[in-house]
Amino acid sequence: MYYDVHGNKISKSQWKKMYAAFKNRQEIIRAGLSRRDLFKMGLLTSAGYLAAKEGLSAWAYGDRGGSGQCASPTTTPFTMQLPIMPQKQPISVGNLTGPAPQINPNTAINPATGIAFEGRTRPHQAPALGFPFPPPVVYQVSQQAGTVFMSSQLPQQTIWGFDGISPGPTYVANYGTPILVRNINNLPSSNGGFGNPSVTTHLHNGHTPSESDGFPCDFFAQGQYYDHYYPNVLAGFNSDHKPAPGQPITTAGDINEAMSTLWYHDHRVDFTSQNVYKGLEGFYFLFNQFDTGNEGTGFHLPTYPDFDIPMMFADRCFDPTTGLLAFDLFNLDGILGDKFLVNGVIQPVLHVHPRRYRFRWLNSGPSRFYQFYITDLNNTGANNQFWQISNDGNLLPTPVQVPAVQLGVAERADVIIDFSQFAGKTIYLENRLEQTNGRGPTGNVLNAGQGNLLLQIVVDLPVVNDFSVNPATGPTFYALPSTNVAPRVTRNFNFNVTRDGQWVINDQFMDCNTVRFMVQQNSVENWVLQNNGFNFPQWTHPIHIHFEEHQILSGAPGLAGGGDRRYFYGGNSSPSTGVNATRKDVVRVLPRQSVTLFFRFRDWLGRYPMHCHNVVHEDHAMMLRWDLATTGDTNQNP
Ligand SMILES: [Cu+2]
Repeated sequence: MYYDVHGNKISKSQWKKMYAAFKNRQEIIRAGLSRRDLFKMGLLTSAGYLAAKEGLSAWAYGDRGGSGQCASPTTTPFTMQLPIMPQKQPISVGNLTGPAPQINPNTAINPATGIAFEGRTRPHQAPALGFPFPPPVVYQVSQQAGTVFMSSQLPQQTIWGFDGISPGPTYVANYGTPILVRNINNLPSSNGGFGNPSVTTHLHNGHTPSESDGFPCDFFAQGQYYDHYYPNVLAGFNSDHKPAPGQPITTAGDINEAMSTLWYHDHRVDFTSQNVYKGLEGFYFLFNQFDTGNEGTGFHLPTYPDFDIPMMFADRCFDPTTGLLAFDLFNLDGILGDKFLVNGVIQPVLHVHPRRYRFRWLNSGPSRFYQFYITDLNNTGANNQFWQISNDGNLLPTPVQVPAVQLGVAERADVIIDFSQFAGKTIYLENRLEQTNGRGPTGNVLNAGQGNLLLQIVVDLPVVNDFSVNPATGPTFYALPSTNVAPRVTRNFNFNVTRDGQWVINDQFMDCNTVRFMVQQNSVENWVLQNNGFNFPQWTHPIHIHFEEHQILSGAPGLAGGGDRRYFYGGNSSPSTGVNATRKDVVRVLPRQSVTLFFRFRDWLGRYPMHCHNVVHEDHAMMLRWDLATTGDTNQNP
């Protein structure tokens, strides 16, 4: 029996035709062509779809809407344990591979490669402001191929990962302790089907100097290294309204801008979707005197790592005959997988004690939106509430009780779930948000048990002590910085698609060398993000702005299609309640809606991007470069 991607029965000949198209598309991706190359070659139509050449069209393998995705082999869920990524361990600076780190880029020619030792192009900014060099803690990580099993029923997969694993190792950093991470590009020349062995590592949500941010055009080649300096400093430390004057520069920022859950991923311009899909991603935690990682101190959040568990969600496609990970470059809308991974494994199992846990949820994409619920298949009518304590990298002012959590690509939420109420039971983490193509969710929320069961949670470990705070007691975390400040400039951005099917911001493509606008250091700006696409207005774009976070002043997003907005964004009219009263680095811009964001720009100078984090949109080419400078412009429509 043969089925198409929607589960409809089809003939064997139709299936063969679909599969031939799939294989031919894979060959083109293997050749390393970007979607921009395909336009030039005439392989994409004016509508953005793959040209209807025999054996190549999107229609043949999917449906007419270009959402043809994949038909992965069957796998039996809940047979593998949830992997927990190892914690990255520091090394002594003398043990780094290659030359000693230096403030200016090491552009000396490496005789072994014939190119510069280091890919960096700009000096580290931090030492000039008084940060130590080299910093007290040093890491080395290698981007390299590795082999993994994503399911016991699929063959061994070759991935690209940091230290050869995916997700990569978890960095555990502390505010006030700067670190240096040497990234070494040890990727192979052969990409095994997709991926570009040219990389740049972005620390997502980091308050990072531009030269260490992983700017998409700061990519470096095989055989090179790139030293990233992460100051782990609170925002505002170098501003003209320094919150803690007189303190050392490493601790002088605003405690209310302390962050907790960050992640890192490849950001190579035009190739981010392939390289992240191939595995180049991992977590980065920040602790301080309040969020300590120890439930006996500070805010008393569950202890890391015993009761504080990172979970990276990803959907993927596998070749229906070989069972190997497959990437499809040719979806205009975005890529939806039919297999759901948590920490690199398809539908794993987690055993827990009957007590409170902190889970750190991250939607790593490439394109899907999630709405997570706790489901008991023996009691699907139950409304199993839990506590959301953060939004993106920021703890909320106080925990918010929720029935579910929504995440667009790159969004994060830390939650507290008390498993004592489920003692002895087997429950599931379930995505109940309906989505049928990469454009965005339909807005329909499926019934309990009808969605995607992502993780099985078995509450069968013994009773243990729980010294963590009960969120129901209303603990307070950080306050929100005031937004009652007149902006120096209000800028407007429209996220749209061109008539030839590429993605644009204010009708322009990403260009590494075009500075679209200059933000003035120590100024407040409002940005209005609009989604008024004339061709395909049904898209939802998860928009990410690097470096400084925002607060939503108005137009807070709910669900596309009029789903249940009550718990997630405080309703249609009130953006500043519930889990939406927060600081964020990704905002979902819904079809035909706009949001107004508050920013305060400080501390470092240099280039940063804004882009859609549906990584397919990002690569082609819904991104722009803006620069932070001592003198800014007032371009309202850059
Ligand atoms: Cu988008």
